[in-house]
Amino acid sequence: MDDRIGQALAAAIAAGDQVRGTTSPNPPVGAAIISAAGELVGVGGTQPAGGAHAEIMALAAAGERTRGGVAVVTLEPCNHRGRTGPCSHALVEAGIRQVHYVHSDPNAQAAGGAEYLRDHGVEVVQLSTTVPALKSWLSALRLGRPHVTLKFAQTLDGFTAASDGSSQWITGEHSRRDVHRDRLHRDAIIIGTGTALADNPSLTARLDEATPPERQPRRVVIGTRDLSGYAENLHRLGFEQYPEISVAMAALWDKGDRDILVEGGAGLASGFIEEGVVDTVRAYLAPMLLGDGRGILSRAVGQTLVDAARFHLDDVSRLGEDVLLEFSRKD
Ligand code: AOF
Ligand code: ZN
Repeated sequence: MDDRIGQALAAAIAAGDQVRGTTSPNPPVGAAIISAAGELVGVGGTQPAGGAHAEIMALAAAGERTRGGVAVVTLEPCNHRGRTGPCSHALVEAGIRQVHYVHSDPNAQAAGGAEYLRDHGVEVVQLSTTVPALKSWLSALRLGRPHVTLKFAQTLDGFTAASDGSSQWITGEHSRRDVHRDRLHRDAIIIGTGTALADNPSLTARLDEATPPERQPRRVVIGTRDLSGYAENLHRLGFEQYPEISVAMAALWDKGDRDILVEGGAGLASGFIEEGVVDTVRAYLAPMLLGDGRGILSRAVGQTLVDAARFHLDDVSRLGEDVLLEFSRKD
């Protein structure tokens, strides 16, 4: 890949990362424009649903300098008139002569942008890489349900809490900050009624203690236990309760959620594993041994190793003294 395309791609990916968590049911796309003179002249990300797509933002930022230019986009430009006009047409009208994009658009209604561009004399190149910010949305569209990430923190020997239930701060400060950053990117955060009653959590995404960001993910509790009079933090901040996982998944999909995070406890995590809908696992590993305590799951998911839920390792990162492991489901 030519250096300038590589730089524009990095800018487009960063713009998509920036709008993660604000675009559902639309994907967090990023776009960048290189002028005919070879300069990076416009970068943009998808606006909240109903607003401008990434290409439109990047074209607007580039102004007059789009003629004879190159567009680099993380998703194939749309070809439909939905709540906004087709980006494929806008690119042609702006005089773009070459478009590089990464992922094809799996949404049948919007697809066809690459073909339209080619038919209008634009050179179209599909780049062979992947865009992490689009992973959940692409998977959600393929499966027709929200993408599910199961998150937990555990000791080296696999416990989430001591036998007495004390679970606060197994992981260090870096991990905790990472959890808050991660929550900001999600459409909904989910816990079970047991955790709601036991921990009275607020489930806010905080980047620093004083100022929670304005946009917060939806707070969801799954289970049938009565929370009236309990879980005071959740009442204060507002939450939705659903009796079971399948009901919650369907309702959240209808509300436009595409990327949801399951935070516990063990009973709910077991339910999601049994339903076979955990697409990504984020496991925070703390440098600590407990010898005994509560596990990640509350019950066996099978009788033998053959029945185990299995995953691929995607990523390993160091967070202070902790390690974050990311896995995806093995189909
Ligand atoms: C793009 N660029 O930045 C995004 C795209 O309801 P609408 O009109 O906003 O269309 C939403 C669909 O457009 C969405 O499902 C997906 O297929 C595509 N998203 N396309 O060219 C963008 N966010
Ligand atoms: Zn579009």
